[in-house]
Amino acid sequence: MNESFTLRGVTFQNRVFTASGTFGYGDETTGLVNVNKLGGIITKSLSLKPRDGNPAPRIAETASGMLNSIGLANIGVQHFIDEKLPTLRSLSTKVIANIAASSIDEYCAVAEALEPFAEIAGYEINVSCPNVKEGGLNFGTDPNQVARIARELRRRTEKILIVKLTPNVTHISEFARACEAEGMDAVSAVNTLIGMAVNIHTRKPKLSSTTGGLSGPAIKPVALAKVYELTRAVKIPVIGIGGIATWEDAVEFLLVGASAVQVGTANFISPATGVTIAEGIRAYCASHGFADVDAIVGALIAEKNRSVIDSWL
Ligand code: RRO
Repeated sequence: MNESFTLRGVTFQNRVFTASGTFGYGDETTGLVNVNKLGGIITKSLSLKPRDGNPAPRIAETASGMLNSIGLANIGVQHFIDEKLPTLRSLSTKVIANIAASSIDEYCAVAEALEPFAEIAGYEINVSCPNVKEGGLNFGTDPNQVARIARELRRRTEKILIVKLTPNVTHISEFARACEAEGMDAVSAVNTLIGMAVNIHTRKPKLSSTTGGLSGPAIKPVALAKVYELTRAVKIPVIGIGGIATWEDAVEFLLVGASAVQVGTANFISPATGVTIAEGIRAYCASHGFADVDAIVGALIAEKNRSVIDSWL
């Protein structure tokens, strides 16, 4: 069974990645799960300087999901290089560094700091954090800004560049087209949906930042429709994310055309979810007589009554 997937000459052993922000920096779960069975690990977003993030409470449980307003808390790129990279060096799975910033210069500076390290296979550019005022969605909801960030990064690195898109826009395909035009290797979709929850007894929002990012099974149908739109709009690979908790969920994303998937919120239930999902995809392909997982990518049987999304493209 061939499960591998290649991006810009880098081959990932399978198509299941852990999503940014749900698997630390890749070094915390090494005793809990055999991370070498994953296609890859995507780190928590790294900014140039360390950040404390938003005040608590910054997590709230919702029906079939959760809200977060972490606010880009992270150790900063230099601390990551000094303290985390040595552990990651010993892993055979590939590591993608997720980068977040509040200016184009900062995106470039974080990437440049990581450039010398061969253990970083590439970068996932976060233009879609819903929880910081500067950067994040200010970039990710403007296709011209996304194009500028992509252009500047492409000039600075030959490594893999993936742009992580927000679902908090009307036509996500516009953003993917901008990424494709600027030489991005893939897009990943979706980051969290802006959401809110209220404590009716205190009459206050459940999150200190009022709104946060909704993730988990609650968002899977929305994510799947966004991925469907993207795979019809661009030729570059689309990596599907959003509420994937089982191998069946992952197969749905592959069928609508995702070349790979990321597992996020489900890691908080079990950090081994990604490994279990990779095994399930393999067993599904074997039981249907497919020798390569690629055979199910985009293998959705189209309906005659096309989706409203098709009329946008
Ligand atoms: O740190 C966060 O609050 C956060 C980030 Br950077 C992101 O990209 N998505 C999200 O839901 N939360």
